Amino acid sequence: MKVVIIIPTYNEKGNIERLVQILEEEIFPQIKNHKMNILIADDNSPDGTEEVVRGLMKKWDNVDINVGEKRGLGAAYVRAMTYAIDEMGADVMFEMDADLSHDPKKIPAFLEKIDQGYDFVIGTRYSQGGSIPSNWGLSRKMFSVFGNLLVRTILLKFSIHDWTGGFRAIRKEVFLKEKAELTDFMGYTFQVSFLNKAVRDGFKVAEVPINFTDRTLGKSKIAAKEYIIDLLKYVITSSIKEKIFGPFGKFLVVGGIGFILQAVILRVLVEWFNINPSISNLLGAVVAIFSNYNLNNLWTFRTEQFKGFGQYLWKMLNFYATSAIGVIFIQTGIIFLGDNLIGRKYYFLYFIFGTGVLLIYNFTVYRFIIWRKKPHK
Ligand SMILES: Nc1nc2c(ncn2[C@@H]2O[C@H](COP(=O)(O)OP(=O)(O)OP(=O)(O)O)[C@@H](O)[C@H]2O)c(=O)[nH]1
Ligand SMILES: [Mg+2]
Repeated sequence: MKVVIIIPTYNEKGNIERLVQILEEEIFPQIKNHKMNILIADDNSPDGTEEVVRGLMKKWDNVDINVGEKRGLGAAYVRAMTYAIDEMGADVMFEMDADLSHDPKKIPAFLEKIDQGYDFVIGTRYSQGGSIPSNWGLSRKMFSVFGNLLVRTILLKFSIHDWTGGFRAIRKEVFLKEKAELTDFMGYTFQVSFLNKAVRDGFKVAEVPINFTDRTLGKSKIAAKEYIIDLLKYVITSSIKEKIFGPFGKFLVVGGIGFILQAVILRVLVEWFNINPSISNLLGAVVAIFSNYNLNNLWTFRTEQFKGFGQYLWKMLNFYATSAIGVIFIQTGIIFLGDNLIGRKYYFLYFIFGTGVLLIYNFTVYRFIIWRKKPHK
């Protein structure tokens, strides 16, 4: 595969030559099964980074540069990834800082994960032996650790440990799929949103532990305050959107329709046809579950819709069975326990609580068993 290491630079004259040299002389010779290239994404750095890179391009013909206006790190990456795919024929792209904070020796470990079939490989400083610099001051450490913890908590995605890092290997398919949604993001927010969208779309993510070291030359470009606000805005709104307008919100709407159906059928059968309330309720439940199943299939979990009538029927059977288990053991069970352990006085509270737990159970079963996400490709 053709691999392009993309290195964004803004005033990195003092670092870029050293990094390119290490990559060319120490790292690339070890990698036999991929074609390795370097692309510097420079934003007209006033310190003359571009001239240094032009010199490096004379020495190594697998080095290229893409220059543009300075519009933040995210914009530089979107521009350079587009260039890497269109002009260089990249299959896989790396994100890597210019300031030697990212250890080039880790590149083979990222490629190993790509070879295993992963789509998006991230360097992690917060798990499996990864680390942040021990000489960072307490506030910088706290900022880094809590920033990531906050992102994981708000997005409710705990299996990924490092959301903000910028050492990554990404297949071109991921970028092409998400590109349209990635404009207008700045520094850390670009990193978080890119990864979040890849996870949402079912791309396979792997982590490689890295030991982040402090830059020794040049100045930091991260404007902490701006990025924190930008980042928080992004994670909070995307999380709310995902929870309300995503599958969970639709699942609640579908369940609400089912509940109304059941209630109407119950009343009509009892009041107009004088049928026994228990039987009427069961009949209502059968219709409500049928409606829930079909609406969830057509709308909530549309992307995982069933193909073929056989699978449709088999999954419907599963759906009826798991729904029954939920109502009998979870909802009714909680009412039964409350009634016997605490007393009848609060029976309606047990019902409300039981229904809340039931919702979580149902959604989990639907999402992870019945309409389980298919792996990408
Ligand atoms: N092209 C481009 N590169 C940028 C921009 N902002 C930052 N970079 C580059 O992105 C990489 C990461 O930026 P850094 O300033 O090192 O951010 P950081 O690693 O979080 O902060 P430090 O630990 O202080 O270095 C470096 O290679 C920068 O030169 C930008 O607006 N445009
Ligand atoms: Mg840095």
